[in-house]
Amino acid sequence: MKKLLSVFIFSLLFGAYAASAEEPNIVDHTQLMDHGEGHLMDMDGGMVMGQNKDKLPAGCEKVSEDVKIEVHAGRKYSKQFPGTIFGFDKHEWRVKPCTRLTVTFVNEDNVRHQWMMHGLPKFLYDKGMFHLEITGPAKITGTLILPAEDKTYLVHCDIAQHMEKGMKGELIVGKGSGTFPSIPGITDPAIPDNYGPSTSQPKPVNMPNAPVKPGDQPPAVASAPSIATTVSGDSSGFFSGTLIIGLLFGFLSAPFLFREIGERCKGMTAADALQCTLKLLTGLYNTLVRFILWLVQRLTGKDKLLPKK
Ligand SMILES: [Cu+2]
Repeated sequence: MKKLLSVFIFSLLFGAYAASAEEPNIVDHTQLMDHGEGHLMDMDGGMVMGQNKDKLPAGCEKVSEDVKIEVHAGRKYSKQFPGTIFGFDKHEWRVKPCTRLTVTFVNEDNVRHQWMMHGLPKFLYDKGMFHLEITGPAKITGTLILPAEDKTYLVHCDIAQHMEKGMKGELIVGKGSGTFPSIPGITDPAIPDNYGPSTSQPKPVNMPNAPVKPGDQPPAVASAPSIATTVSGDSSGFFSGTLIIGLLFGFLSAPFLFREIGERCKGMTAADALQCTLKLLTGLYNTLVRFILWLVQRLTGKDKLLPKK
């Protein structure tokens, strides 16, 4: 009986420890100093930028509705999206134009995270942004009134690599203005992983500042090497392509070459015939090199490759 009781107490204590290790103790930052222009801060790393509870954006006659959301941020939310390290618990939010949106941002990690959006009208939001920031585990709350226009806003954490590693989403106001690429679980990646036997490296694609509108062509990721890159040797396909062209050229021109040598060096001694052949081949080689350089110049627009006369 004693043994059973000690096992029970041990399990209880261990369970409580495991639960406390998983659930971080979230500190709520409510005592913020108002620095004006909707900029609030405290001394423990809490910050709200672009706070606006009552000023209506142009085009809004009144607040259309009051919406409260709670956004959780942390590494644990990245687990379901391979290739990411950080994440929000949701990656897309939809609200009506002129909504008064109150966001409670809960950072469950032991590092700094942000819920930051750009592209707001600057006459109302200094710096054109609304931004919640907290060093965790902690939470902070801020409010803004969204403009009247249909628009998609990128929401992200701006700490180095956090957005690139998954901590981003989109806030769609009204019908929105398209979508952003690489939003975990929402949109396709801007640069898809490629595990195929490709020989050329995909070109990096810049994150567009504006959302991709429906019907827009997706950004080109990898393309076949152009003639210019093949000729200038940037691509690993250079040797195989050039080799094939060279062999083809050799096979086609060999009969004419032998006939020309035979006619020009006819009746010479062996030594003279050899000299004559070498002279002809050298002449042909020089002509060929000049032709290829001219061709490269025409294809790449670089005239420095041509030797000065
Ligand atoms: Cu972050």
